Amino acid sequence: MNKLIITAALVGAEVRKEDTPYLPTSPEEIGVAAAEACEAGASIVHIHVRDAQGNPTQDREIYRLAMEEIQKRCNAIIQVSTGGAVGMSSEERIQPVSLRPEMATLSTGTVNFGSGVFMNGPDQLITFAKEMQKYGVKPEFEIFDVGMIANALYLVKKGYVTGHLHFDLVLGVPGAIPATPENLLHLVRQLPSDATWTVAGIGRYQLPMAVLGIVLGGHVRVGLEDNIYYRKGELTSNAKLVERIVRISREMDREVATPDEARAILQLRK
Ligand code: KMH
Ligand code: ZN
Repeated sequence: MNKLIITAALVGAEVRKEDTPYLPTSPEEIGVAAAEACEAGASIVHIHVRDAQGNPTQDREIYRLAMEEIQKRCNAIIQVSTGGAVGMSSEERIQPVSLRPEMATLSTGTVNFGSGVFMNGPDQLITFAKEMQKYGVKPEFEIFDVGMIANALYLVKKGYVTGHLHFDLVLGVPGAIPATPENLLHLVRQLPSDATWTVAGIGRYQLPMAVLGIVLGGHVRVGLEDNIYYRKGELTSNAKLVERIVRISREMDREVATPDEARAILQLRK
């Protein structure tokens, strides 16, 4: 089977240091967490950043610092968020793309997100996709519900996204598609046959969804953005979550991709 790409979603926008002391929030902490996750077997780090008070921000300069801290410590593919946090403007969210990271997320539809609404209107999708084209950044389509795949394929049909396609199937966000095996299979069946995909289960669904992803030939995202526990009541680090996936995958005879192998699978520039 193809090698497994593990994405470590290191920090996100919702979890706070008060929830877990393992959460990296400063650029330096994000750099250290990325190096540990990469050492453990992650080949992509998906990042958000925080301001000095620990609040989510899409500030370009803070992303620049975080990317620098990561790049001086490891060879991981850096994937910046353009989702940011619920309620942020499009202008704020798109900022890190101009830093030319290798990848950025592209959420392709509006969806309820806990008690808020994660806004991704039709014009905004096109604006974000064009910005990624302009800076040579590969989008990862973030799919929180099934209709978002059709929206992503519309962007492809219109030429706003070209080349190899990669999707992140996120299951278990309250308000979006529930994390069940049937739903994962349904999402995968909507994808073009030559696309690649990652699965991200939220909270206690992270582990079972990851195991399904390994079995089905997809790729896996774990990390504190989506889940802060190793098991019920036991807080953990990003690296420990990655290590567990590496162990399970190897037991199932599926080797784990290095960052450069992941670059080849995802057809990234470099
Ligand atoms: N924080 C969520 C509202 C992304 O990184 O692109 C959106 C999110 C998706 O985390
Ligand atoms: Zn994110």
